[in-house]
Amino acid sequence: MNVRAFALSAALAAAASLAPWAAVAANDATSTADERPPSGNFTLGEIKKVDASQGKLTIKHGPIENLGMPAMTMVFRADASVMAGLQAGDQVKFKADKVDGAIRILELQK
Ligand SMILES: [Cu+2]
Repeated sequence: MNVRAFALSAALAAAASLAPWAAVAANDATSTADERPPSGNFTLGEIKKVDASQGKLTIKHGPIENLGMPAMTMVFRADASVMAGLQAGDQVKFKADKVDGAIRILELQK
């Protein structure tokens, strides 16, 4: 079977949902398309408040491109591992994104 014939038969199988592997392949393609590309640039910020017990970090931050957010001071969600060693006044750079409806710090460097 040449490549073109294989592609055609795969497309037909997927369209007809006859082949389980074809359905899995289609789902993989969909989930890959839904994933955000790794948010490119770090955003600069200054730690204003660390609330480890609540999993919250208050940061005065610059514009966040991937969230379309201008500079402001706001509360982020963050894991304890992200907050370890941080205190108010620290200058940081970080990546954040929306996770389960909350803006979460994904990566942070002091
Ligand atoms: Cu903000």
